[in-house]
Amino acid sequence: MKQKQGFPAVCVGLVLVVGVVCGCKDSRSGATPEHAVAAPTVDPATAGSITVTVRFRGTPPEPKPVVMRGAPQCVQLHSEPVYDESLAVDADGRLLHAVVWVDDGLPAVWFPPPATPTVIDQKGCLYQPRVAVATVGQGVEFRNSDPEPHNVHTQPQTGRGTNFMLTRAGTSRTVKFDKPEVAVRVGCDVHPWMVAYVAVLAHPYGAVTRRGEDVTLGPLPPGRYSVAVWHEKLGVQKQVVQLDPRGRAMIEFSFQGP
Ligand SMILES: [Cu+2]
Repeated sequence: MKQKQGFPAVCVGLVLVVGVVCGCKDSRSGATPEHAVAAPTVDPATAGSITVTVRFRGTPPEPKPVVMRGAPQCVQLHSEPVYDESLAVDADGRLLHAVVWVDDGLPAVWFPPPATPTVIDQKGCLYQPRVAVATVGQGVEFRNSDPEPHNVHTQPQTGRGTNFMLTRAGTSRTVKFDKPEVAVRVGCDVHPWMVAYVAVLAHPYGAVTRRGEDVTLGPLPPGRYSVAVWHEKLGVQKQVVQLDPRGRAMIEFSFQGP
């Protein structure tokens, strides 16, 4: 299951080094602590995980072709038709490009951002992937793999966005987000159909639903967690789940189609 995205290994490493924060806000704030001391660890003897299935309820929408109006150079980059992925469902009825994350219940500690960036490519005049997860302070590397110039215009609801051009294939720029937000909209002003979203989390317990896969969050210490799912067209849902020691919780969300 690729969607685990390395968290089982990564999280243990991260949590081992996080500090208990003196007077910090909770983990949702993303605040960097002024003082960090030795942290509680995720005890592998009791750690568990939460597997999340996100379903689409209703008749899956008819795929709509992306119209690359006024940009024959973008059309030429595709030998097959390209379909809009803003509301996409896989063959098993899973809703794609939804962000799943632990919304509440984590200890009030600062999670150091991963050293490796999240990558969003601009390829075929599309953002790939369309939806990505990053943590506060983690690099988000935007690349251009097209012979066509693109710009990257981030529009966070709080704080300042960025807007820059990537004029040639092989160019890239890395940005960082300093506040959690699910999700920051990104667009290319040259090609208005190009839209992406970056879900900025204060911790590493989040992932995006992909074709044929459920999302597994963990390893997590036993506890009571709120798990949230966001989709760009269908909104947000939350569920509370009790995770027992060594528990393997399975929960399902169901989003009604428009
Ligand atoms: Cu573009």
